[in-house]
Amino acid sequence: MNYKFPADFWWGSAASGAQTEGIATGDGKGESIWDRWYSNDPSVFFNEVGPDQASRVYEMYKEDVKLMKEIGHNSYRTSIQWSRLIPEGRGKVNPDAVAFYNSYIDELIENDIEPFICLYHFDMPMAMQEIGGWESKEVVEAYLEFAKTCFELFGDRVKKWFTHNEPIVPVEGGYLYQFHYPLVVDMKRAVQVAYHETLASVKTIKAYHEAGYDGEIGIILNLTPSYPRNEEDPEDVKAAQLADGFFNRSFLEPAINGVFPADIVELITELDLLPDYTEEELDLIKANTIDLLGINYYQPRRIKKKESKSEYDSVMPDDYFDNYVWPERKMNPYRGWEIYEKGIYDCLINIRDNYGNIPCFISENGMGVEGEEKYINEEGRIDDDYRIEFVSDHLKYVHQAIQEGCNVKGYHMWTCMDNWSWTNAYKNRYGFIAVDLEDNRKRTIKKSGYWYKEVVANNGFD
Ligand code: BGP
Repeated sequence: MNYKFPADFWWGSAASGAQTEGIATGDGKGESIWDRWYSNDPSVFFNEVGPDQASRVYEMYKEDVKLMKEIGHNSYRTSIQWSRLIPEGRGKVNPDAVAFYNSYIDELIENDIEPFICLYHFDMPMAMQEIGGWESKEVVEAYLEFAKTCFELFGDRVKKWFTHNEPIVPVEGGYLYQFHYPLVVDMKRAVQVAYHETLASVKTIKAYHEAGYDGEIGIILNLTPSYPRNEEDPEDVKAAQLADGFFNRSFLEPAINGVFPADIVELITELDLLPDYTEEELDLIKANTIDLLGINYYQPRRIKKKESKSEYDSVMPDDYFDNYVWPERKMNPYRGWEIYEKGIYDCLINIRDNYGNIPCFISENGMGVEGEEKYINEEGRIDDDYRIEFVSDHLKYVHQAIQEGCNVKGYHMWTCMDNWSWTNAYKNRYGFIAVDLEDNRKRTIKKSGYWYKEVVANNGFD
């Protein structure tokens, strides 16, 4: 076998609570920012399907776990929706949510699928957003209480926890580029939010470790390796380093090394954008680093020095670099994302060389495709050869990184069942398993699901 993976490799897929569960307002669940967004204007969502329905995993999880097992999963990531467990963000715990997550977790474990649980996947309870969301220290404390509640309820069985999924996204979406609440453009507030997300993560890691649970806790970051247009041009190189600093190192360095990146701190100090912080908090950040890193990899950044005028009036990261189109780039036209398989290898080598080779795994990687119905064969199955090619091409680079000493523990594709997406709803399908919106969310395994099953059975492929 050409590509054989280490024993005990984590093979699975990833999803999130808000994108899969449905029943957004039933069974005692509180409102999240996404429920509000959808109820304000359902027409912005493709097919007008919102988080209130999604893939109805809340009702269908037993069937789903069987299908996961059928396609070989030994692990699966989802998130606990904060607004389901604690509807107002703090205070009363929802007993229906406790029953649901208990049963879901048990079902996974009984089927030999290890649950990986993320505590925050973009889904702020609306009541917490109304008091400032991640801008507020009160919300940091409320999140910590939510996290501790999860550990107390499920920590006997869940051994892999993650404080955030892609913490840069609420910063970009909410405070820079306006695709999440609160839809503002304000770099100072963006910096405060990023700082508070790290603070919340660190306090949670401390609480988990101090309580002595038998498990690991980490964070999931979307890493976008930043390649300069011209490696010989110091201005292109500097611009790429800054883009890397803003979007990758701002979370990577505190999570793993306990400090914020010096070049970014220097820049935001010059710009008078430093957040409110205390020395005690910085000590906490130093002392409470992660056990395990999840890497979401979809695409790189291609960067050149700033040549255009920024479209924003306020200070923005974009003042320091321009994106450029690499002439050789290969695209996923449906999502508008570059496909660059070697980027996954570059992320892993970076962790090996610059971050102490901390244990890590690929926590998301996948290909969203519109109109997959056109690939349905006579037996009613979607023949998604493009997805098999996408995943295997990335896995080859993961394999190479492992051969070269990277401490990679697993691979989770995004996603298992086709699921609801924040701004694309069900337009682009990512799953190993199709979900039919017209036929009671009927699940059908795609060709890639059967292919994955073989890969897992052989712990590799040719
Ligand atoms: C990641 C998110 C996921 C998921 C995925 C695909 O950034 O963690 O929640 O949505 O991207 O992106 P999209 O659904 O926007 O196409």
